[in-house]
Amino acid sequence: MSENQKKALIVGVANERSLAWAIAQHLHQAGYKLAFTYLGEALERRVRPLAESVGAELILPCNASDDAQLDQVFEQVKQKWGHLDALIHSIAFANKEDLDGRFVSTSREGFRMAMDISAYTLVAMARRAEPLMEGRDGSIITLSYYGAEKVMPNYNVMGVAKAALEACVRYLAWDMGSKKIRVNAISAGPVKTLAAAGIRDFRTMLAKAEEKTPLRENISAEDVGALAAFLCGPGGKHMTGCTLHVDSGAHIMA
Ligand code: 0WE
Repeated sequence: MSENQKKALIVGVANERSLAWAIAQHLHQAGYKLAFTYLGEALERRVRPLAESVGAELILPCNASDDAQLDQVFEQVKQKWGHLDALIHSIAFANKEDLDGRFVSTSREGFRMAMDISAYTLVAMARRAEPLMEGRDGSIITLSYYGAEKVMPNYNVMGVAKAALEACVRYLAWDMGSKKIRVNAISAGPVKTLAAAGIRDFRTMLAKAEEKTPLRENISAEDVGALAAFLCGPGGKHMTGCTLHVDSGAHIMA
């Protein structure tokens, strides 16, 4: 019974607008048991009620840049469930001053931090998830953005980190493929989440983005949730190493 019940660990819910929250809701609807992590007490107050509303079985603190905390999270997942079917990685960070002005100004420490939190944490989590996913056709999903592929003004060091993240997805897909674990990235169009709050002129950017897409409308967190559930299900069985664009077609435009 419990062995057959699918289990997902969701990392990166900040509030009800989070892409990770939309994914969690879709996986909950698909019958998954869920575990959530949160970063710090301020976010715990946001995450806990959301997690409880979908019957979360684990709600754990986790600063993903701390290996000991990652060890704790995966140890608790192992104790509680003994296995894992899906891992959702939806975290990123760059210094605010590095998301404005010139990329060439990025400091060594700013570069290191963006790469560590936005790219390396996927590798760190995948390694810990691997033994829990063996023999279960596991699915690992991360979130990316088009700034990984083309220059988007002000995205700067995050674009470089997302490019590294997408390369990590491919190398992890190779490493983990022999264990039937799939690793994919969803490259989402812009959505007004907490990660976008404080980005200068984000509203203007959203309005402009809308006009430029083939579908003439911006995406919602819901769209990301639906694709993630697809990737975790039978439709995603032979998809790995991909970066899938959920962007109303924006990425095809010159
Ligand atoms: O990946 C992102 C943003 C991730 C992010 C957001 C912040 C804001 C607060 C990473 N680090 C921080 N650090 C903070 O201090 N997006 C896809 C959203 C985003 O961010 C932009 C964008 C878009 C779109 C930054 C500049 C230009 C466009």
